[in-house]
Amino acid sequence: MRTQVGIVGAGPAGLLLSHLLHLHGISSVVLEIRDREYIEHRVRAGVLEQATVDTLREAGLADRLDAMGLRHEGIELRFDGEGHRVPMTELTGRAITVYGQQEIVKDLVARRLADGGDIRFEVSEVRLDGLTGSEPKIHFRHGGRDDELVCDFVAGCDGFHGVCRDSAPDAALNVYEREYPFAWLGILAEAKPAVDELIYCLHERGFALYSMRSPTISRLYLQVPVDEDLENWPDDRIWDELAGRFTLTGSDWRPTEGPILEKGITPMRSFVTEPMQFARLLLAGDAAHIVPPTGAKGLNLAVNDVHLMARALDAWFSSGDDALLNRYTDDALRRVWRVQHLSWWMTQMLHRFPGDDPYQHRLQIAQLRNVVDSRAYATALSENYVG
Ligand code: RFL
Ligand code: PHB
Repeated sequence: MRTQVGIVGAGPAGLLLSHLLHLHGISSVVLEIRDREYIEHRVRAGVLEQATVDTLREAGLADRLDAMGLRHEGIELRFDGEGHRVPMTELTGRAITVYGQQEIVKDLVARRLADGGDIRFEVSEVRLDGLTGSEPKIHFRHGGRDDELVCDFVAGCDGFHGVCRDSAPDAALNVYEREYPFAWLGILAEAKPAVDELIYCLHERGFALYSMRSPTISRLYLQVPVDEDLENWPDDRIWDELAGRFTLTGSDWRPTEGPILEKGITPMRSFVTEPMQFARLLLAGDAAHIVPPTGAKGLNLAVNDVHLMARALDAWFSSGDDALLNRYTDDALRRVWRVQHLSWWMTQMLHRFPGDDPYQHRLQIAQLRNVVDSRAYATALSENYVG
């Protein structure tokens, strides 16, 4: 088999890249280890920056997003039993859209298949070869037999646990990394959200986040210890803990409860690979970098990466111009590090760290108060959050 760009991974990065390349007349094949059902139902991100929505719209992918996405013009920061709205659109002129990552994946798969795109689900034993030559190969198994994809470039879009990043020699890539000593327990519940906008909450017992997917589905998160076991969290305990952390002084307000459809624990980590390319291998999305979900940025970064990568590959294939390709890492990393900082900053401001004393908690409250009281701080947060 031969194609121009061999794409490993059918997450948002790989699928969107395949579609953008198709719009430029460049062929690609997408190899995915999971089946279609699995990737279309994996519950993950939900907050899209304005630029992400713009990219999807320009690429003709926003019909369902425009019909079902929820436009939000602010967020609430809740601490010390009080809520404070940050009016992001008033401060920046831009907004975020709440639309589930799995819906984007469904839209992308449907569109690629309708356009005759080639996505191979349930491949295994993916291995890259010949990256320093002009015809790199991807070896894999599919449908019970060994196969090989010969291409001009390999796009490593296979997420944090993929194989592409490790196919470059160790000496070629530098890694910057931080692990946080806590995790998020996330639930998806059939419950009408009790709020119109997201709430990021700091409580003495830890962080909590109120989000949503639709007018009838809520998405909520709780900070839990890093090695926490889901078995310790029966549904009643989750709702009690959420109600306790979201407490508003002098009010009996609490999240609306409903059947829990999905539950999971996500570790919190920051990770950056530099450069994001090696010879004929280009990395994008979680394969190249991870942020803790506090800034809601991972999916948005993946979209930014493939937008830059598609443009660079188009210049190379159409005129042999490699200037954008050579600059891909520098162009992508500028945004990656801005987002690394925002995600770290929000994480340290909104979580309890093991060993924190009451003094540390008061410092966090002082920092939050500064953000909500100062138009300059609120604008800086908003600019970064809406992207
Ligand atoms: P993905 O989505 O992980 O896709 C990688 C794909 O590659 C496949 N794969 C392989 N395929 C072939 N061969 C192999 N050897 C392979 N190894 C893996 C995988 O099966 C998968 O299909 O990476 P991608 O495309 O880079 O997209 C990144 C985003 O998924 C991620 O950054 C976000 O979900 C992060 N994130 C959030 N991002 C936001 O922008 N806004 C949010 O609100 C937000 N909330 C979140 C999040 C991530 C979370 N979790 C669970 C990590 C909330 C949570 C809880
Ligand atoms: C979500 O809706 O899943 C979500 C929202 C905001 C975040 C992270 C996740 O910061």
